[in-house]
Amino acid sequence: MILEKASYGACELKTALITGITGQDGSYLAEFLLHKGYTVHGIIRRASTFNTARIDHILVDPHTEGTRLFLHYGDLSDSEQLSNIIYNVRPEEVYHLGAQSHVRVSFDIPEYTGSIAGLATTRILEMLRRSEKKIRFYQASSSEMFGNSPPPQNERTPFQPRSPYACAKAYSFWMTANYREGYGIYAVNGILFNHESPRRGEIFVTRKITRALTNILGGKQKVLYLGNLDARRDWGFAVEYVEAMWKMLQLDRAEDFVIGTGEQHSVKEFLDLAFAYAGLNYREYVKIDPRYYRPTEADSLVADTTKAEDKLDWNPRIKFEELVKIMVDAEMRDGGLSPPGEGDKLLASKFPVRWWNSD
Ligand code: NAP
Ligand code: G4F
Repeated sequence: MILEKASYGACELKTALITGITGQDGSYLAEFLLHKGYTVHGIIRRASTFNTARIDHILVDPHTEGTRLFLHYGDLSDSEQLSNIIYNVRPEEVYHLGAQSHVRVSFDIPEYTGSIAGLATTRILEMLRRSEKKIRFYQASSSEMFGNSPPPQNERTPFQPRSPYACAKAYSFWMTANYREGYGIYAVNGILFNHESPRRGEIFVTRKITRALTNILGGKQKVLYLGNLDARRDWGFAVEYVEAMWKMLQLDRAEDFVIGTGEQHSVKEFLDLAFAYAGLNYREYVKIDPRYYRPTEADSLVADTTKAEDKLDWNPRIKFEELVKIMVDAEMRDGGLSPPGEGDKLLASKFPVRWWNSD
């Protein structure tokens, strides 16, 4: 579905390029930018199966008049093709969201993670440096970079990365800052804390829990195997985080921002709340499998978002308890079950204008 021009609002029409458009954030960002009146180009990988499930509802035949969403095959390891795409698309803004984004998996494939979550950023920045056109750049930096640094974490907190993924992201962070300072490129790091949604990948812990819960209710699963239940995270709603990304590229001066809810909860709390909301006790279903432990872990993350509140006027409307209810409602509906419905009501009341497709 493409929104009618009348609903563009007062935004000037721009072109954006999104790497990782098929991911959780890329899909929401594409919808948000289309809603704002942008023409959106996205880079997708060739796969033997369809990998566009999260954006199928906004895809239209490129021959259709008025189409504003276009996809291009490319891989973040392939500088030549990245260069071709940027040269041909000539975007005003690049949102670099593509990455091998799973922390546990990064211990299994550290070199690949370094190339795709790290070096790929340099591949893109080099093209922007050589471009005659001024192109603004958003780097998807991560709270994982803080690792062992004591909470709360803000823009001045030193990085102590605890995984190959976090190391790769820290490299990307500094390359982005260096290209900003050295070459005058408008390049920003959004240091985002965990953000979730019904579109979250199924092997991240929140989605793994809501899916298992639905399977258990439907009689399809008996046990949920998890790793470290004591890790503490700052979990927010992805929809609100892509708005923050866009805001970061609209300022007069490029700066880095921490984005989170300022609330911290453990994996155990997520489990407890999700299962209780659906009328179950998680203790009857959860077992620990050490395979899901990480060799090193970021134990305690929580954002201090004072700067984002002041300079971006960004404040999250959805906090932990609401997020859990939104995710469980969506998951149960998707699984053919009738959800308690509190999450659906929250969405309706907190987002009178809903620019994204309900999941
Ligand atoms: P995601 O759902 O895992 O999406 C990652 C995207 O990157 C997908 O579109 C994926 O394509 C693409 N990709 C992976 N490897 C690629 C390659 N070699 N070439 C081209 N594309 C490739 O991640 P997300 O949750 O949306 O996160 C978006 C970005 O923010 C990531 O960089 C992540 O590291 C970062 N981040 C996320 C969070 C969070 O809590 N979600 C917090 C901080 C930072 P396929 O669909 O084909 O796999
Ligand atoms: O859901 P997770 O895999 O997310 P994690 O590692 O915090 O990373 C996510 O957020 C980062 C931002 O801080 C992003 F940069 C990154 O791309 C990704 O989106 O794990 C959350 C916590 C961890 O402490 C993990 O050890 O849950 C714990 N956990 C316990 N059992 C588990 C499991 N995580 C997963 N994925 N699977 C488990 O069975």
